[in-house]
Amino acid sequence: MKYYSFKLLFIAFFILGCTNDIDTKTKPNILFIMSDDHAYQAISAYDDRLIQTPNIDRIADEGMLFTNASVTNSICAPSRAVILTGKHSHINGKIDNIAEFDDSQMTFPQLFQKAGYQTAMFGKLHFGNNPKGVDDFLILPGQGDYINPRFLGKDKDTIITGYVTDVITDLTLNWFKTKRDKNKPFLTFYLHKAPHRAWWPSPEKFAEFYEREFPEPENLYDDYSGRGTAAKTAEMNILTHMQYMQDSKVRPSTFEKMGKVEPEILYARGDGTFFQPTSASFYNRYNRGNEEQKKKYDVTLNKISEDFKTNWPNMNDKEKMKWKFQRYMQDYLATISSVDDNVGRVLDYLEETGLDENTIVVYTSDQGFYLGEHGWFDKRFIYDESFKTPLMIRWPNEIKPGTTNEEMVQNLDFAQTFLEAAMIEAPEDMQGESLIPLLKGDNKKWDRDAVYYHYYEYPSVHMAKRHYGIVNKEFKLAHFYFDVDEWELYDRVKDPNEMNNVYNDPKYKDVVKKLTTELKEMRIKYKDSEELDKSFIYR
Ligand code: SGN
Ligand code: CA
Repeated sequence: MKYYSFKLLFIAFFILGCTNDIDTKTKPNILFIMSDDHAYQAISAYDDRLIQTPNIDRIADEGMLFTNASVTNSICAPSRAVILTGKHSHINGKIDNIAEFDDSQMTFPQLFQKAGYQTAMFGKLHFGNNPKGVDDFLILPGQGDYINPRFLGKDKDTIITGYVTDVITDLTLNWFKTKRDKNKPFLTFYLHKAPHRAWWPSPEKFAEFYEREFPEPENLYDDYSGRGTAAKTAEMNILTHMQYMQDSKVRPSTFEKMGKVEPEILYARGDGTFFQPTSASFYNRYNRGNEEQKKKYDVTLNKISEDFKTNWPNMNDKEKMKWKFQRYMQDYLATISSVDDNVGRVLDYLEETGLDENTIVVYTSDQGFYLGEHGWFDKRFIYDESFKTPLMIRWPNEIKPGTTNEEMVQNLDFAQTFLEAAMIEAPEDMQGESLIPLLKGDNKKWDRDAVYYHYYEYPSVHMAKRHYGIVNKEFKLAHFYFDVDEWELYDRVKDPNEMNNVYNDPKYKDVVKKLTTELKEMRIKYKDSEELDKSFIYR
């Protein structure tokens, strides 16, 4: 007996000893960079028609660019829950932005912390509850603010003067410079609020991008005729649903003098009540600035209002759409330009300190976004621009620089990928696949050819109907349920803009049959079901 307890004690000490003495040379560091609502169309590594993002592109140039990366549920907080737990929304329970995240469940940073990693998180998490598994954090409460943002910390809250993208970067760099434990590998979350709506660029970028004009997508004037009810009833059309004050930044005073010109659109809160965005949402943002900051913003705000006053009364709907689209792109892309500059600062720091050699750098977004495709802004749908998300990973000596990968990968896979890279065992019930074989160029070891999607938040802001579906490289099959019962099939090769639902086209009879079966099997595999669908009611 005695011998056995001694032996157990010895083994325990040995294990503890190993974890304390974690090998910083073999265990890679991980820097996870995520922005909020960053469309891949707005990253020049994917598409350089709208903006140049030389710093974000560095990650792809020196690593791997994924062209078919997607999310399982295209909405902010649910995407983050999927990333942290490695489980679909119906399993982790965070089906929409309102549902509470049950933080008693295992998230991958907790496993890293236990395994001896130093962990930290800065920026937007979006959960009400504080992050678990991170030694240090400063996170924005909920959506956070662009100007002089408040942060929730471990010990106390703090308001920091400045522009949110710069501030989050300063916090991250400061942590690297003053808090990093050189005897431990790190897992650091660097999470931007930008380019989330309501877009509020830094004053300098605001002025710079206001002077630019951007190309329109070919389906900006989409009339949704080839689609079902969901596309027709969604409230995310730039002409009809974007707000002149809140989004386009026409000053409320200008606006009021001209009479009621705002599109009459009520936003559903999700609890059965509705609201009309008002001048309050403009002032909430503008008034966060101090006098000096406001003065800088005034220069461009005055130009916008002048232009609106002079030209808006004579515009037809097509011209209004054009005007709103340009204002949208100017602001959205201006916020991205700041993200790109700041990502450059962090990459430079890693290079200067030599940390880059053993650090996996990931750049992604919590989902994609419509930049005028289908006439839309926002996300939520399984249609490509919101379903797909940017993903690029740099890992020296493991990933061949400048490679492109077209496999169907998802945010669901991140947790298992990072755990495998760090040689930490992943819990059996995680539902993704580690991307390590793909990163190492061993594509033969990858046998997933389709992914599962399920969106819930309805009725709510933007009114995107509930749906689930299956997507492979050639086709996309979606079932809109709840208050309708409609199926849609898209031929991703022949109709990349997804303008024609071919579900009822006899030519696609076999494809429908095959994909319907695969979707059923997939729902069983991931433990999703009609019973669960019914149990999730959006409040
Ligand atoms: C806010 C935005 C919406 C956005 C949701 C969810 N409206 O309600 O446009 O879809 O957040 O975004 S705004 O009037 O506040 O700009 S998410 O990224 O948090 O899911
Ligand atoms: Ca988001």
